[in-house]
Amino acid sequence: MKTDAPKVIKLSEYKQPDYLVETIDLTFHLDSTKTLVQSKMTVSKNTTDAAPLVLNGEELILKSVKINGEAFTDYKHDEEVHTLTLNRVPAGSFTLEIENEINPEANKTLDGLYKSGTIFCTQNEPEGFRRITFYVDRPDNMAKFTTKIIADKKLYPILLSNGNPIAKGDLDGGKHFVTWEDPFKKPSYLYALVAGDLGFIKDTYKTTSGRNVALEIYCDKGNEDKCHHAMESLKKSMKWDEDRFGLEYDLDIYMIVAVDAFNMGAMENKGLNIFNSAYVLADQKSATDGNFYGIESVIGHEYFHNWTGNRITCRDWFQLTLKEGLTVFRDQEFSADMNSRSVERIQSVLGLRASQFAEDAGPTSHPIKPATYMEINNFYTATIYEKGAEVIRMIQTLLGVDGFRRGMDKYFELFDGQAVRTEDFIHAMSVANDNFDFTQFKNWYGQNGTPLLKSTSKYDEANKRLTLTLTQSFPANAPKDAKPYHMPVRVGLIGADGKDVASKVLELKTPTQDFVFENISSKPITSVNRDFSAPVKLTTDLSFDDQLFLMAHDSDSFNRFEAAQVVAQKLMLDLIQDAHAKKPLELNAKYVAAFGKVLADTTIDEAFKALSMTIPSEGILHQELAEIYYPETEAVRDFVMKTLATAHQDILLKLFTSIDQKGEYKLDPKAMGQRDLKIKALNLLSMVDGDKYKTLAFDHFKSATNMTDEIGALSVLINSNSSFKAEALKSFYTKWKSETLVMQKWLSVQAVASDDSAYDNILALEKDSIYDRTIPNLVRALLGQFAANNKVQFNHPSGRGYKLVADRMLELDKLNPQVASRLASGFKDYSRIPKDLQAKMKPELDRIIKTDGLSKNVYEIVSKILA
Ligand code: 0A1
Ligand code: ZN
Repeated sequence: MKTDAPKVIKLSEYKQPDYLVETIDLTFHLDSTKTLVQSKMTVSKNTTDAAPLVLNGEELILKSVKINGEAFTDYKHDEEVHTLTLNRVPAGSFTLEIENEINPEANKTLDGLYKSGTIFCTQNEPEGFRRITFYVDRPDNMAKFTTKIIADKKLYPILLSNGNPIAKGDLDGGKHFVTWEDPFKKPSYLYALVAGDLGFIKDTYKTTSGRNVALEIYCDKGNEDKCHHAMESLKKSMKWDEDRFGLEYDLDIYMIVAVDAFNMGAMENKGLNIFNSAYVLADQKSATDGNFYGIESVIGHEYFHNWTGNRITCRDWFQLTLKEGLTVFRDQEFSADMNSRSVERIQSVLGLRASQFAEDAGPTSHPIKPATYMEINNFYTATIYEKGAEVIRMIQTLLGVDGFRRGMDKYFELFDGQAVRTEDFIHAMSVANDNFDFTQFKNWYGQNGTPLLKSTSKYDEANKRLTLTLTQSFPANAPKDAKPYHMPVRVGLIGADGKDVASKVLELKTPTQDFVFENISSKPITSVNRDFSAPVKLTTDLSFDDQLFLMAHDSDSFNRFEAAQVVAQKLMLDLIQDAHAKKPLELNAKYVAAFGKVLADTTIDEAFKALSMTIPSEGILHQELAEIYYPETEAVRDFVMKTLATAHQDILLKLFTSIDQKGEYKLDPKAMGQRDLKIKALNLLSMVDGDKYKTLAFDHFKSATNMTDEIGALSVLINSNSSFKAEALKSFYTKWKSETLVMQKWLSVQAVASDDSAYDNILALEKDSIYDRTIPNLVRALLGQFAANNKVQFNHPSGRGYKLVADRMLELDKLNPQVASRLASGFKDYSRIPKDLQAKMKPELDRIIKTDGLSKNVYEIVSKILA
């Protein structure tokens, strides 16, 4: 931690490592407070520069250094800059032995080796390994690892690391050991170790080529029954990657460990994934459909990394999207194949817009391949992940599914076992596809800001010709010298009967381009950017009635969904200005009627209907406002929901009651869609005046037999500020207080409650025995949700929301800078909030940035907000 501005790391200054570690044998003498780490490495020179050997090392107590078996003393351990510099090391290859001590229990950063409850575990991406031992801790140093773990046999009967177990045995003093060997070279960020008295479930998977792989999922004892969905998801992932990409698993054993204390979702360590327990544990009673869906997707994501990330890794951290964008794309495709493709696409675009579009328009906007960073942990972002996945998806759209597959095959053929750059991926895609020209496409990697796309059309009746004009431009925060994008724009032309008369992927390359469609017998309606083929903000010349037509007829389910969003968004933005001007609010009657038509449409499935009933979120609306009016946005959203619900009570009630949930609990897309539709209907109904539907919600809550219904109804009771709220919250707490994952949901629904009591509730909840600020999930559930998703209360005119979050950020920064820095996201609206709120927010941001010993994580984000 530092007070002066941290150093900026630049991609342009990349230099190969001067030395490479080729093999490393680690021995751990595990102890909660004094773990001894012995490391024996073979090291060799990698460049011709006359440079000392500089190893990374953080919070390590150095015990001894030996070179080629002899004590070595010509070194400098600089604990300020976290390096160990060895001077005058031998010229050729040599062995380097280092002993150091660490204190896992005191490590609350959850980076390196730490304890989650009684379990020892590790997190080494991106730079955690240097908190375990001194090392060339960068992804372009790939080495073979072996690990001997020595620990008390009673306390830690299970000892795990990467690769295959090759030896084990008992030792004196109640200890035992297990030795693991990973045959694959890997960077240190993929290294993992786990030790504990764990419960587990086992299974096997037979690969297409006939190899048997042992599958093991570990968890706290007592949770074994909650691991089955994760196991099924793992087997589906393994099969899918074989079928879709011809990729088989490459070790004899695949292990997953669930821990409660984890900074992110999960981690793809070779052969030994470590997961946030929220992405492993689930059963009908305690997990929602969203949780089940999320588990399948994250299990898939980490599994798919075995090829895209582990077999081929990143040369440096500027290349992060190489593995993350590609792997998110792969997990989205997996989810689409396992569930409903259209629902998956709509959900992922909604997610992209809510988080990535907001990020890309704000103070921390960055390209998917950034050129600089202060703290790499701040770059595990929606941009690197989600926009990165969109860029990969565009490559597939340009090349076609088969061409993309050929490119993937070529990528593995050329780069397996290497640490490479995004350019290498593009190169493989190109050579496998007749040298497809990606020169201009590469602009997607280096330019920030969401591109704007405008579509207009002209119909020439005499010549039966439709000319579509596409114009691209850049948002205000794009680079001054931004160059036009090469974007695939999927377009459909729809005839008066609702049928497609043309459908095509257009390639837009210049700022403005005309595309001519011949033989179009009558004026069609244009459906542009179908399936969200390019990640842009689209405006069109379509009228309100045209949009209603698309809502009813578009054969592209994404654009059918989108049309309703476009209509609602336009109306709501106008209403927000009305609310701000204190004018009475009135909702367009045509829209109310069209919404009713969707509710009554029996040709669409429940999941799609539930999605179509979702009106634009506050966050989406805020993105379109030059000055953000929080209370007005919320009031308009409430007004629109109440108006729609009041007008369509009968059909909503029918939707709610006609779906019978008495049968067996199922997790297929149909059953999940039905539960979602019921809750969406209930949520709208609860906005209607009077107690009738709130009573219905309370009944739904009490009779719930699964968590989707139970927490869904609880959330409805809270959002509608119903008189049953307190009783429901209390009974939920009594029932679930021993299950931390469920308590996280209970905290979240209260943290986002928009009435004035949210602030006092948060202070009280922090004192509850279920809360623990060293567990990131709990902090995120309470303070993270408050800062990010309770805009009205976070931006309370008194400034108390700002002060609370700033206080907690500073407290947490001393424990866990990664968690602290993510809480800062609530402040990112700073430049667009009204002056009186700015006057309250600014002193808090100043107070944070001036704090002595502030982490570079928080410094980087807050300094960008203030810039
Ligand atoms: N590679 C992981 C994400 C991850 C990143 C950092 C972590 O700790 C600081 C943990 C996980 C993934 O994409 O799933
Ligand atoms: Zn990932």
